[in-house]
Amino acid sequence: MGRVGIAIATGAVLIGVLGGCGQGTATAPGSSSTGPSAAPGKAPELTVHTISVKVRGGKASGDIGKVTVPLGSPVIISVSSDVADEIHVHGYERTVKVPAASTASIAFTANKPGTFDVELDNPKVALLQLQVA
Ligand SMILES: [Cu+2]
Repeated sequence: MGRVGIAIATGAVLIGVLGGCGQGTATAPGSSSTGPSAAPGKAPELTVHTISVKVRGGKASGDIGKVTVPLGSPVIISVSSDVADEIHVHGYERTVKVPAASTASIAFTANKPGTFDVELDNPKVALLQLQVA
């Protein structure tokens, strides 16, 4: 019966490691929607805020620093990277993998007020702070 206990403990450790940095929530890559969802009929003036960051040699440029978007607005964070990495929007816990020498984007609605770090996780590169107010 000692065996079973060890197997369960190992599984728990693996799940913990998968969470990556900070608030360790397991990643759900399938949820990144492509493009803003067009709402036919009554569209209450939703301006899509597109944030573009470029990372080369571990350095971020573009829309870096503090970026403010209105609460409730749709946001697309687009990151171009020279190496394979994973984009992580803290607080909203959105992650998406970006392949080497390409661009990936995360689309979501900024429906949670606060300031959230957006970064690449491997290796850790701070991109910007998303301020939702
Ligand atoms: Cu992170």
